[in-house]
Amino acid sequence: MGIADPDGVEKAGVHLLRFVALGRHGEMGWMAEKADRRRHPKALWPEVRSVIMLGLNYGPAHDPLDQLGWPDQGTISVYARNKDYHDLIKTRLRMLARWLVEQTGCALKLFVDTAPVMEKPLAAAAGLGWQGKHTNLISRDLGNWLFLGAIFTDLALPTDGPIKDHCGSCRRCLDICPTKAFPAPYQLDARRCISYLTIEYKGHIDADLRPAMGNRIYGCDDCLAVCPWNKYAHKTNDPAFFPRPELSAPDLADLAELDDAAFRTVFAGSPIKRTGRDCFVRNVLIAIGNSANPAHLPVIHRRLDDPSPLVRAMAIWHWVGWGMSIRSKRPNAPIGPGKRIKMSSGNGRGSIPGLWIRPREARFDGSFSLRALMLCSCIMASGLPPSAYGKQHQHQK
Ligand code: B12
Ligand code: SF4
Ligand code: SF4
Repeated sequence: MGIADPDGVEKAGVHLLRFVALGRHGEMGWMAEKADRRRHPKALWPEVRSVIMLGLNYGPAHDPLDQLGWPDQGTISVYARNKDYHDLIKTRLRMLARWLVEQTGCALKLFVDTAPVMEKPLAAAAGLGWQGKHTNLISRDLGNWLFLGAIFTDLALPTDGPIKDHCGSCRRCLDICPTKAFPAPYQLDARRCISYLTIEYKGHIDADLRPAMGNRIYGCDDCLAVCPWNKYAHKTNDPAFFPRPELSAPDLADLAELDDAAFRTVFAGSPIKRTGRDCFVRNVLIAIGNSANPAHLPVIHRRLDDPSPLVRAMAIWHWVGWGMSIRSKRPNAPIGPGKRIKMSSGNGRGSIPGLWIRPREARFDGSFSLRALMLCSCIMASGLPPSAYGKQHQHQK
C-alpha cells in the first residue's frame, strides 16, 4: 500500500492524451471519451487530496510461458484463471475504506478498473514500484504480478514519493512480444496487443496477427513473465487467486463446442464471461488454426454454420488455410456433408467431413482451384463478405 499526491501524475496525463491521439487505444472508445477525466484525479473528483493505492499479489506458481508449447490446450492469462479480480479487490478496498471513514469521517471513493483512473501512474507516484518498459507496474519486492486498486479521499495524508526506474538496459519484455506491440520502450500500441485482441476487441482479428497469437485464448502474459524482477515475486497464498484446474490447460476442442448457455455456466464469476461467447470461441478457433492439428478439423467443420459471423469467419479461415490436397479413390463422386474425404497438408493428414464439391472440378495437385471452391462454399454457408476472413481488418483510427 502507498499514498500518492494526486498532482504527481501530470506527465502521465500528457502521455495518455498522446496515446489516444495516435489511436493506440483501438476500439476502446471509453478511453478516448473519458480521457479528459482519466488524465488527472482532480478532473474526476475535484475534492481529492490523497490517493491510497493498493497492490494485490497474484503471483503464479508456474511459469505461464511453459504452456505456450502445448498447441492443443488453450493458454488463459494467469489473472483470469479464477474469479473476477475486480470483485476481490473491491471487497478488500471496502474493508480499508470502512475503517478509514470510522476513524476520520472522511469522504472517499473506491476504484478498480471501473472508472477513468490511471492506476499505474498513481501506483508509481505512491511508491509501490515503477512502470516498466512493458508499461506495467513492477514492485521491487513482488515483481509485476500485482493487481491495483485506488481509494480517493479528501483527507490530506502524508504521501510516499515515487521510486527510481530499475529497468536499466534490459529489454526482455520488448523483445519477446509476439505481435511487436511496443512501438518504443514504455509505450504500447494496444491494437497489436494480444490482451486487447482477445479480451477487448469485438471484431475480426487481422489475419496477420492471428499466427502470433499461438494458443493464447484470453489475455497474454509474455512480457510480464520474462521480467527479471519476478525473481522477487512470491506465488500468491490467496486461494481466491489459485487457478481453477479446468482453466489451467483447457482442451481447445472442448472450448470450441461451447454454446451461449454452456459458456455462461463454465465462466460464471470469471472475468472471461464479460468477453462473451462469440469472441471467446473466435479466439479458440484461432488457436486451433495455429495448432495445425488435423484432428481438430471435425470441430472446425461444425463451426462453419455457427450463428455468430465472428466464429464462422474463423472456421473458414482455418478450413481454407489448410492449403489442402485431396485424395479420393472415386474422383467422380460428389463429396458432400456426411461423407468423409481424406486430405493432407504440409502439416499432417486428416479425415474430414466433406463439403459439396465434385473432386473432378478441382485440381488435385496444389489445388488453388479447389481452395477457391471450398472458400466459395464456405462463404455461401457463412454469408460473410470476403473482407471478414482475408484482407487486413482496418482499425477505427
Ligand atoms: C486499458 C487497459 C489495458 C489495455 C491497454 C494497456 C496499456 N498498457 O495501456 C490492454 C487491453 C492492452 C491491457 C492489457 C493488459 N492489462 Co490492462 N488495463 C487497462 C486500464 C483499464 C487502463 C490503462 C491505461 O490507462 N492505459 C493508457 C496508457 C497511456 O497508460 P499507461 O500504460 O500508464 O501509459 C504510461 C506509459 O505507457 C507511458 N507512455 C505512454 N505513452 C508514452 C509516450 C511517450 C513519448 C513516453 C515517453 C511514455 C509514454 O507513460 C504513461 C503514463 O505513465 C488499466 C486499469 C486502470 N484504470 O488504470 C488496466 C491495467 C493497467 N491492466 C492490468 C493488467 C494486469 C493487464 C494485462 C497484464 C492483462 C493480461 N495478462 O492480459 C495486460 C498487459 C499488457 C501490457 N503490456 O500493458 C493491470 C496492471 C497491473 C500492473 N501491475 O501494472 C491494470 C492496472 C488493472 C488493475 N487494476 O490491476 N490493459
Ligand atoms: S501482453 Fe503479450 S501481446 Fe501484449 S504487449 Fe505483452 S507480450 Fe505483447
Ligand atoms: S523485462 Fe526488463 S525492461 Fe521489461 S519491464 Fe522488466 S526489467 Fe523492465
